[in-house]
This record gives sequence, structure tokens and C-alpha cells, in this order.
Amino acid sequence: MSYTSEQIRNIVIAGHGGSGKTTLFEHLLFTAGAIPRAETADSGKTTADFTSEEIERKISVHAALAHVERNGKKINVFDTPGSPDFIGDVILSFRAAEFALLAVDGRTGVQIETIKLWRNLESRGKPRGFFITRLDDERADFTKALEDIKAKFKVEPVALTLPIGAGSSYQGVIDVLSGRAFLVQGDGSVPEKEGPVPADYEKAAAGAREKLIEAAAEGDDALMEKYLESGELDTAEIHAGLIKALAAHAVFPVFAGTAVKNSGLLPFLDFAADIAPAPETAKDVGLNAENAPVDIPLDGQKTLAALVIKTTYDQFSGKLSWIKVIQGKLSADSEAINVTENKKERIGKLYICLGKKLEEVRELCAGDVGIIAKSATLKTNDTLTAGDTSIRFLPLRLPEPVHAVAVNAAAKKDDDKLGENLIRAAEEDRTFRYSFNAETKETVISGMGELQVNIILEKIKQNQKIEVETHVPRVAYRETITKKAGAEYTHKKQTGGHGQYGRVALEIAPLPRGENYQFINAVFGGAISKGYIPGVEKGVLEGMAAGTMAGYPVVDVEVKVVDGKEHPVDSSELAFKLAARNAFRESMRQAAPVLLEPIMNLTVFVEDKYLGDVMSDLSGKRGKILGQDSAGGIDEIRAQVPQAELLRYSIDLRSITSGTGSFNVEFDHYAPVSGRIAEDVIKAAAAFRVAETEE
Ligand SMILES: Nc1nc2c(ncn2[C@@H]2O[C@H](COP(=O)(O)OP(=O)(O)O)[C@@H](O)[C@H]2O)c(=O)[nH]1
Ligand SMILES: [Mg+2]
Repeated sequence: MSYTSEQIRNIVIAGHGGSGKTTLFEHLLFTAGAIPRAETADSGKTTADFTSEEIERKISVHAALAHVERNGKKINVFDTPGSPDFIGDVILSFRAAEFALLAVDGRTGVQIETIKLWRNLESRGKPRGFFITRLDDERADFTKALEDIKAKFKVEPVALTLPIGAGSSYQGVIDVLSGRAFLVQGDGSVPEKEGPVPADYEKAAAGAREKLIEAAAEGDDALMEKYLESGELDTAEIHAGLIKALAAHAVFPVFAGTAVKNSGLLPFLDFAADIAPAPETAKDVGLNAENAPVDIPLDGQKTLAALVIKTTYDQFSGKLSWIKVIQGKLSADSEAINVTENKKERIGKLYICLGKKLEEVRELCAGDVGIIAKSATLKTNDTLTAGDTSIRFLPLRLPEPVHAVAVNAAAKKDDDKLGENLIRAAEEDRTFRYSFNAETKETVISGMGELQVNIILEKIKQNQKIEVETHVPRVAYRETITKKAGAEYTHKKQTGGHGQYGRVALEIAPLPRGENYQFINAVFGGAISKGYIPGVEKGVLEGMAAGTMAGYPVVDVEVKVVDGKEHPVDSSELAFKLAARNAFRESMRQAAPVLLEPIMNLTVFVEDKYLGDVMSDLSGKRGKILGQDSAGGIDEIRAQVPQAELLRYSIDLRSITSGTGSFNVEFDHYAPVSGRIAEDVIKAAAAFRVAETEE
């Protein structure tokens, strides 16, 4: 069956780990008839959690995609991981979907990751709502969870369903809009069915309906007028009002349910089909020929423009490129251009999917999401067009890694294999990075947390049968100077035939932080001829790269060549390079050099009860607190902390907060470090150099 853009809806389910997303996803598929039975989250058989790492750990690690049909619409649903380690797949799903459903555990209310996700959705202007889950649990409390949403997000959520009963007496939900009840059938292993609204829920249902209609009418004068006059709106009008209000972020719908009993799912599917934003309500962004951002609206009439949102490698199908079509349509067995690579790409087979199960299709319309198998050139973030090479989608913006590990294969012969696999892992998950740090001579992998990095390493060890060693990476310190100084150096050698001669006098001065380097030739009257000046600069740059205190690169220095001397026969570029390098070293020694360390901007999210411990830990880590906010029992702390103190912060924070805390970190600036800490760094660097020369 083929669809038009108007028939497509893209929904992402996101939220804190364990809030019931994968279960909700599974039972939505079952209720909509896409799968014959629903498996439990812990069985290792769900549609979404099918990779070995997910089955083994019983958590979602990757985004999963499936589609259901409802009311003539094809609804693509993304299930996403809850752990911050796998945020990359959550964010790519946010980009691809027009509506985000945040799962909120009915027992706990809004948890930390959900707050972070909300902010991300807010910054994207993405319409969003909530599903309060696990209402069959004795500890669950729908009203309390609703209050918590209000307190933490400062919004007035509007209930689209209300639970009937609670805990063990949970019976189902009332679909507020239609006024119908949907009741759990038997043990809940079959889809819910319409039934009578219990008498003692009628009043609450009527109240909720009034609130819903008011919310629908609010953003539309004509609807409001009609509502005020007649006291009613018909279903089509309410839908139209809600569609408008969602787009304007005036309404945040809330659903109640118990996925394991297939409850509360039909009303949500109806919402997804009839009210959730259509693909054309969102526009994607790209870069024009001048690299300025431009909107790329969804438009099925134009020629093809599609974005590769994700790349996976499947044991059986090989490379799979997930595609969202933004303009035109994508056809199987066609020719296209990978604009990013400037290469032709032959599109062979096209698929849509239900978890790992691929289903072949002939084409994908604008707004739809599908998969190209075995593409020759496509990578994540690439732009695919049918010839218009002026369109380029903006690469997905992802947070900076928060956890880094230095790695090497235990056996030197396996180093290449390890490298290849790490590169592939970085291609599959763009938050995971792989690089060789020439300064510290380490291969460093980094990502969004210890769990992500460990899962990737474990998989490589198992699949490739290689041993991998890990250690805490070295910090990339810098050196700089704090006062002006100068020195001159004569390089002179008389060995048989040609001698070597060059004399260079330098003056160096501190530059503001971040300005790195400036080279000025201030030689008067040809003391050094122009032709030798590049040699002088090379020498200076070599001296800067080598440092003088601990062998770290020198930054933020102005270097002025003030004088020198050359010899008519013995001078050469090499002689001047060596003279300049030594003159730089000597100047540096006299310019009160200091060590600089990277300072990071750190944002920590913790529950109130851990605030004190986290703060005192940060002060022990030489952190400077910049600010702190608190809402609904969760605190956000902003601080600047030396990177050297944060190398194992994901582990530290986990132990301080029993695994509930979460953080972001990114480089901010370099700052001087002195005293004992600097001495230790210098000592360690010296020891490292000795070890290296002995190798
Ligand atoms: N009792 C009950 N348990 C649920 C429900 N939804 C999820 N769970 C359980 O909660 C745990 C976490 O669920 P899962 O779907 O993996 O959460 P996710 O991390 O958000 O994907 C699993 O043990 C589920 O069986 C529900 O509606 N009722
Ligand atoms: Mg999950």
C-alpha cells in the first residue's frame, strides 16, 4: 500500500529509562494489529529491543522504528532509549518525528532524563505530550503525576484520557473527547474494548471534556465564539482546534494507561492519527550555497530531497541507511545523488520496518521514513537528491561527549582491527567518537557515558575476539607565558666543508587567552634576509609544539624576531630554524611560563536530596559554581570544573546519586594551574617521556 504525505504521522516515544516506553511501543503495535502478540519487556523478544546488547541488558540501547495503521493513516513510531548514554538516537528520532510522547512513570512522576528531553524538544519547537504509564501498579497515582508535570514544566497539561480505578482495581480509561470508556478485557492480553462509563466517573469525565474543549477553542476566535454561544463544539471542530493549539504549544495532551494490559492505547492511536501534527507542519533545515541556514519545507511536489538520519549494520541485511524523505518521493530501483559526497547513488531496494523486520516497498513519499539497504555511499547526515545539489541538510547537532577512555588492543597486531571497528561504531552512533590524540599519543574514544562506551567495547571484543585495554586518558594541558621576555641564540657548527650559521634574537609576549599565536618579523636593515624568515618561523613553531615545562604545546604567545645575523656562506634555512627553536626555548624559560588546564562547563541534574553531596563533591574537584535552579524536586547545577577532575565523573556522579544523577559537559576555556597540581602534572609528563623513550 502506498501513502500520501497527508496520511503519514511520525511519533517518537521518549522518557526516563524504565518508564515503560518499550512496553508502550510493543502494545501499541499489538493493539493496532501490526504484530500478532505483545512480548514483555524483559523477555528479550520485543519488537524494539532486538539487538544482543539490548536482550542481554534488558534495556533499550538503540532507536527502533515501526509503523501502524489507524484511521487511514500510517503512523511511524520511534521507540527510544532512556539512558543518557544513548541520547544520540533519541535526538535523531526527535528530528524525524513531528510529535513527541514523553512516558512518565505513574509511580514516580517526572524523572531527570525526561526534564532534559523536554528542554531539547522545547528548543526544537516540537509539539509534545505525556503518557502516564504503569497505572496498574499500587504505587501509581495519576493525579499526582499530573501535578508533577505541572510543577516541573510549568504548563497546564490537558487530559485526553482519564484512568478508571487504580492499582489492582484499575479497569481502563475514559476517552475524554468521545466520552467513551475503554476497558481492560479479562487479563488484559487482548485489546481494550469500549464499555460503559462507570457512574461515579461521569462528573470527572464531563469536567475533563470541558477543559479539553476550552483548550481546543482557545487559539481560534471563531471556535471560541461558537463555544461561548452554544456551549458545544463538534468533534471535527475540536480536532481542528487541538491541531492548531498543538502547533502553537498551547496544549500539552496527557494520556493515562497501562500498556501491559493494552489499556489507554486506542485513544492514543486515534489522537496520533487524527490530531497529531502532520509532517508538513515541520520544516527541516539545511544550508544554502553560502552556508547560511535555510528552511527546507516538506513538499511532495518537488524533486527528491531526503536525509539519512541513521546508519546501522545488520548481520543479515548489511548496511541499513534510515531515510526521511522531505521533498518529492524516493523510489526503489532509481538513480539519485548523494550531495554530501558528490557521488551518484543507485537506490536498489527500499524498506519500511517493524523493528528488525524489513518490509519491501516501491516508494516512500515526503514525510515518510524508511530504509535503503546496502547503499554504496550513504552515511548518517548525508543529503540525497534527484539532482538538485543546492540542497544540503544540516547535520544533526548532538551534545559533546561526557566520558572518554584511552584504548589499545592488548596485542599490537589487533590495533588495526580495533580501529576499524571503532570507526564503524562511531558511524552508527554519532555521539561516539574515535580519535588519535597526537599530543598525548593515545587513541581516545569518547561518548555519552560509561555504559555506552562499555557496550561498544564489549561488542567489539566479542565479535572480533580481541582483547582491549583501557585507561583513563591523559589531559591535554597547554603551556603559556605570563610576562615579556627575550633571548638570542646562535647556531654555529664547523664540521668539515660547509658550516652552519644562524643567529636569532626573539622577544615574546603573552597574548589574550585563546589567541594562540602571532608571528612578527621586526628585523631591521636585513640582519636576517627575507628568505630565511620562514626557517625562523618553523623553528618557533617547533619550539611551541614541544613546550618547555612538561612537553605540552605552547599557546597565546606573540613572537617577534627583533635581530639576528647571517653568514654569506654557512647560513641556511635549517641553521635559522635551529637557532630560532633554541631562542624560543630560552625566551620561554625567562617569561614566567605556566601550565594551562582545560576548564569544562558542567551542568548536573540531581534530585534535591543529593544536592548537598554533589555540591561538596564539586568543590572538592576545584569546581566553581555558576548557578543553580530548582523545580519540582530536581536541581540543575551549573559549574566550571577542570577537566582533570572530571575524567571519571560519570562514575562519581552515579555513586553519589545512586545512579539517578545526570550531566552534560563541554569544553569552555584554558586556565592557569599552579602549585602542587602543576608540579604533579610536570612530574607525570617527565615520567611519561622516559617511558616512551624506553619503549
Ligand atoms: N506493571 C506494569 N509494568 C510495566 C508497565 N509498563 C512497563 N512495565 C515494566 O516496566 C519495566 C520497564 O519497562 P520498559 O518498557 O522496558 O521501559 P523503558 O525503559 O521505558 O523502555 C519492565 O519490567 C516492564 O515490564 C505497565 O503498564 N505495568
Ligand atoms: Mg526501552
